[in-house]
Amino acid sequence: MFNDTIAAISTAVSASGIGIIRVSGAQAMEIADRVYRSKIKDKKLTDVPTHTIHYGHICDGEEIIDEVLVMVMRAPRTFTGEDTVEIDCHGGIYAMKKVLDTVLKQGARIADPGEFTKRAFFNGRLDLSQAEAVMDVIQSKNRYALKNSIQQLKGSVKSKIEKIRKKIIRELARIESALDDPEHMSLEGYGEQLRDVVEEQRQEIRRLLSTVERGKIIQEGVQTAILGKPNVGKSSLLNMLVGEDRAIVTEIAGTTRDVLEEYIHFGGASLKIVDTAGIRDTADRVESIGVDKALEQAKQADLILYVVDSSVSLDENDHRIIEMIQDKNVIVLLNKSDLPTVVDTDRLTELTGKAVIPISAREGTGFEELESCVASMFFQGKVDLPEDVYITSLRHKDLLEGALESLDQVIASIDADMPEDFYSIDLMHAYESLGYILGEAVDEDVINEVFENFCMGK
Ligand SMILES: Nc1nc2c(ncn2[C@@H]2O[C@H](COP(=O)(O)OP(=O)(O)OP(=O)(O)O)[C@@H](O)[C@H]2O)c(=O)[nH]1
Ligand SMILES: [Mg+2]
Repeated sequence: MFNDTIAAISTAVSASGIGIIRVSGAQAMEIADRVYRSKIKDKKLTDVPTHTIHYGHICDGEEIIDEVLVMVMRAPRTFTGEDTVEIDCHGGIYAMKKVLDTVLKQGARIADPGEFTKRAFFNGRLDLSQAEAVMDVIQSKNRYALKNSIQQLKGSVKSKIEKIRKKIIRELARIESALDDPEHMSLEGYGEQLRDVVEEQRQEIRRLLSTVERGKIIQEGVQTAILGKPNVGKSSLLNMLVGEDRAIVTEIAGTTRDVLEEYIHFGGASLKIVDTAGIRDTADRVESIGVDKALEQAKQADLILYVVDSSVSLDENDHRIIEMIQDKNVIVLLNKSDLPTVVDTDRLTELTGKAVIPISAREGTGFEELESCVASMFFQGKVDLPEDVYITSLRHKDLLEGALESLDQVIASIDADMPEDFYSIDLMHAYESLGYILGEAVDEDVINEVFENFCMGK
């Protein structure tokens, strides 16, 4: 399908022990032979057995570029499904670039981001859901995300979807053949049988859709914003959670002006946590930009940690925040509980209608309670993964919803006693929607969009 041979640096472009240049395509071995020199006279990579490793040098004409190991893998048992050569060279940025340049000079084309995986998809090595999982594996930030991505790469989404589609296609076939041959096949009472099958598949799709929210959290971490008026101890809280002095802390109100972002593992989950500027009306231009950013973060957050200074009375800034966070997942942290209190827990619980936990960011107290509160909010107390598949892609979610709608329509048609060919139309739609998840008959734009987000060399 592809007639050119592509190459790219597949490891990180930073100084490291080794770097890998991947070359894939029909000319991979020939091109490699033009740059590879073995100690054994006349040794040709085109002649060596597949899946073998060879020591030698990469040369640009007479000039020796690097000492390397070359892996030769012939189609179809390769990642891309094409002839592939991987050159293990020294991991210096200059060395890797020079080896790549030499390979390009001999006829390979530089690969687009994700192009190796794209070829794997077009060559039938992966379906689209698995190709998407490749990227998720690379980007996994915690072990749950990694576990789920690996499952998807192994085809967990694919096999669920295929199962549902198989049931649907069987019914489609049955309707078609009965309509073609009414003398031998009757559809008498068929509506009720179909209802059972469709119900079952709707359940299955709903179950997959019910994993979306948790899937997002597994994949990306709980998007958490620390919010509160100035000087209540937001940055102190961030530092405590991160375990180092990440943010500047001073007794001056309005210290933090920018949004600071950190990942932490907490309550078994990973939290992507942001410290923000204290919310107040301010004439300071820089600070007021910070306040706007804080409000923006609050909007996007899955979880807001609203910090209150227990040693000073609530003011209009607190009331403004409380109003704003009504409909959000919020844990209220009554900070500075080491000082004499002015604001008490009951009062704050009543005002906010949220869980209130007294803490001291200075002394480090109250954090166990915070941790179990987070765990129960997002993981019902347990952090293992009870489902074998979590839907983590928005694209999959939309298509599952589309399929569900079509199946709803089938049920409506049965209820309304419509003719059987009405069932077929919506069954077909559901079947197609599910097929798009696997990359069947999707148009090129969708495929390009999927691969656009890949990194170089993958
Ligand atoms: N006693 C006591 N003081 C605290 C505690 N947490 C923070 N502080 C102090 O409160 C002051 C403000 O702390 P910060 O963490 O900078 O507060 P902030 O909410 O980030 O402030 P802005 O960035 O200005 O909005 C500092 O002097 C901290 O040392 C606490 O638990 N107990
Ligand atoms: Mg701060």
